[in-house]
Amino acid sequence: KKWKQLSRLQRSVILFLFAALAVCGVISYTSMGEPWKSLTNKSLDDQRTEPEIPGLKLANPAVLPAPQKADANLGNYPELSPQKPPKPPHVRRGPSNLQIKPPRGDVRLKTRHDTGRVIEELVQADKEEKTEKSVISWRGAVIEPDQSTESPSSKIKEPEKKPSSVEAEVQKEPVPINERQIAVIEAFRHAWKGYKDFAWGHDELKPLSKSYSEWFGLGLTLIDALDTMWILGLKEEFEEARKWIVNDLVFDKNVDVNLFESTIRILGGLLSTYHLCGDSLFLEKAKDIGNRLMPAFKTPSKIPYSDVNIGRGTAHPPRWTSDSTVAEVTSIQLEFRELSRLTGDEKFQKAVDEVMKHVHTLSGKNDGLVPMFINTNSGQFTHLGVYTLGARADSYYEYLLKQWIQGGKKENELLEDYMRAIEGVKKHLLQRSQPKKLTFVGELAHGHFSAKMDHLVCFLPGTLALGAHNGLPADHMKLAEALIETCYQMYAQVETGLSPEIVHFNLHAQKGHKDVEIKPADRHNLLRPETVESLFYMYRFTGDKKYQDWGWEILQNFNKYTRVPTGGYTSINNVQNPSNPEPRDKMESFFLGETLKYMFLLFSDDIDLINLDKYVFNTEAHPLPIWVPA
Ligand code: DMJ
Repeated sequence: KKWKQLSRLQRSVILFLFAALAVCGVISYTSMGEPWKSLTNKSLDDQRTEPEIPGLKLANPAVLPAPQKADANLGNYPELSPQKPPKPPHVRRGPSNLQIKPPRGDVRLKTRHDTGRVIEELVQADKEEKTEKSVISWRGAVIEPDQSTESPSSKIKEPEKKPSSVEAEVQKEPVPINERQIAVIEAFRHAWKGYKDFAWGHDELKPLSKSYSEWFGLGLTLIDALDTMWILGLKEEFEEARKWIVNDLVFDKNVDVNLFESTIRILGGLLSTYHLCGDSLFLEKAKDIGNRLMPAFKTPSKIPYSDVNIGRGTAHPPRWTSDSTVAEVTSIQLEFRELSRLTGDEKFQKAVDEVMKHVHTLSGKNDGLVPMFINTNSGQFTHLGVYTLGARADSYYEYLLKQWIQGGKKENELLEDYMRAIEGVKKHLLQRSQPKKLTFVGELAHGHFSAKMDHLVCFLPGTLALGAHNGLPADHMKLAEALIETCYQMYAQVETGLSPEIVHFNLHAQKGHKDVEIKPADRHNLLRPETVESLFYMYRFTGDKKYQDWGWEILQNFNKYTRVPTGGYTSINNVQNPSNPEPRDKMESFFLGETLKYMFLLFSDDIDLINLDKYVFNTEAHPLPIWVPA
């Protein structure tokens, strides 16, 4: 009745208002719906990418962003994690980390109580950063642009992907280094002096005869040590080494190199150095050696040959067999995958991923444990029935976990193989010694257990701890704790306090016998890193100072029995004879590449000094960035 009493104009106005209200309502409903929609989709995606390993529940929440959807397209390389820590209010450009720096606490306090000023300072710092783009930062110091190299012959004009942490590692507020770290620096300098004086540009120092040995003729020690110098803050030494690379490192040589060794030491060393310092010289060299190693994959089975002639572009197996070593063909993946990501060229990753996929499907495993050899023609395992976590198999297990971490924890087959293998270790290889009941990893040969353990196996506690840190079951950490104690005892129960290459554990208590027995052929020490490596992981993840103390003892014993007064350290023949450990006259490149680097990191309380949520170490201790979804 009332509606009819209204004039036409009044009715039109009311109708118009209703229509307008309805339109507004529809618009606001759709815009409010979007976030809900994306939230719902996100959680579905997350669920889809959960690892589907039966019985596996990730113990800890993931430390990294949710993994990407599995992407079959190899060309889609994930971006790096944003590795820049919050920038401190003042960008410190100046002395290296050898100087005493204010504690990090200052920065945190400021952020909490003085936010306004901090924002202003951040803006200012950002401006400064932009004006400084033309310099290469050197952990607190600066290398002028003209010092950086861009070889005219370089095919890589600009790296397709930026290095991860160039500025990040530099601009954070450094934690002051402590006395033990200074002792490591001193040890490094002493080792470097020997190398520089008697072996410069050659593969390895022979410190007693004051000469050198050649393996590939590629300055192996120098390249292996590059990122250690960077991490230790040894600017002068780094610069000298860099100059040698600019002027003297040539890969176009008629020389046979071992695919695995040159990948982990040379390719790995160059890639990690590139990431730490951002100098494209290192990426260019990495690409060069990477390309020259590719002929190794031209085999009937695509399982690579052990040796490549990097000048001629030919590859071959060892003279006496067409087999390759399982650890060797499955421990080159981190490096080749990263090379693909950096260059955008998928061929590197494709070649090594194919190896992993193939090994994943192979029969001949024993509850995830792999034999030591694989045939390059048939692609099948050979010499079946022998299982070890030591030589020839060791880093297969290490790289299963580390590739999974590198790729953002989404490649489930890798995790599956790793989890199975650890179950296999528990089932077949774990035993306890007498009298101290040390948990150790023995070997299995055709159903017979041997209480033999290589020092090489001491990588395992660190790897287990890394897995537990990344959400794998807590009992992996328990096992890591037990095993690192054993590895320490392999040093502590020996007369020089240095571990032999191989020990045999006593399974039965005998009067006057320790847990560890050493055979005459096994009593050498090559300055290997594995125990110190695991001590580093254990300290990072637990904060238990005993791990630092154990590492400190080991460093002192290296100094006591392996240090050569005229420069360098030497491997020794007899860890059981403190009055004559019988120096062997050789300093392995991994002493500088790995052992001293892990020592330095072990003694550090700075979790950002190679943050384990951002980097994954290759098996030669060269840190490579962890990829996260773009
Ligand atoms: C290094 O070259 C690597 O750590 C490799 O995985 C095993 N052998 C040496 C160190 O012992």
